[in-house]
Amino acid sequence: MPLSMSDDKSPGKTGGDSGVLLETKTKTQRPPMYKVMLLNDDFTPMEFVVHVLERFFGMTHAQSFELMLTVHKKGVAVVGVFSHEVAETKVSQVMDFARRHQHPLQCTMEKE
Ligand code: TYC
Repeated sequence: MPLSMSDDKSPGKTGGDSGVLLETKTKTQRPPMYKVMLLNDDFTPMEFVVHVLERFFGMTHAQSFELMLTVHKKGVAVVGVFSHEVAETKVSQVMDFARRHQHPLQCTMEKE
């Protein structure tokens, strides 16, 4: 806790009694964000990918279908950007769900 106003290193406060004005920038730290990506393959059914996007990424059927087609045509697409913890959870959920259904669908994450 500051003992007096002059201990508080926030902008606009005076530095002691010297008469010199000191300003300290307060930097707000944003947490690093992670892109979650879906990779194309030749075997996972299109409807399965659409279902994954609806189920784990809260997309509408139309949004899911469009993004699935983007991955199918381009090979990869970002499906969302999340905190590290949420991104890891999404990747695990997709990978577990694909494995349980014996599809080779791959989902990865990468720092933005
Ligand atoms: N290429 C797959 C097919 O033709 C469909 C597919 C789309 C698979 C997106 C994976 O991430 C994927 N059945």
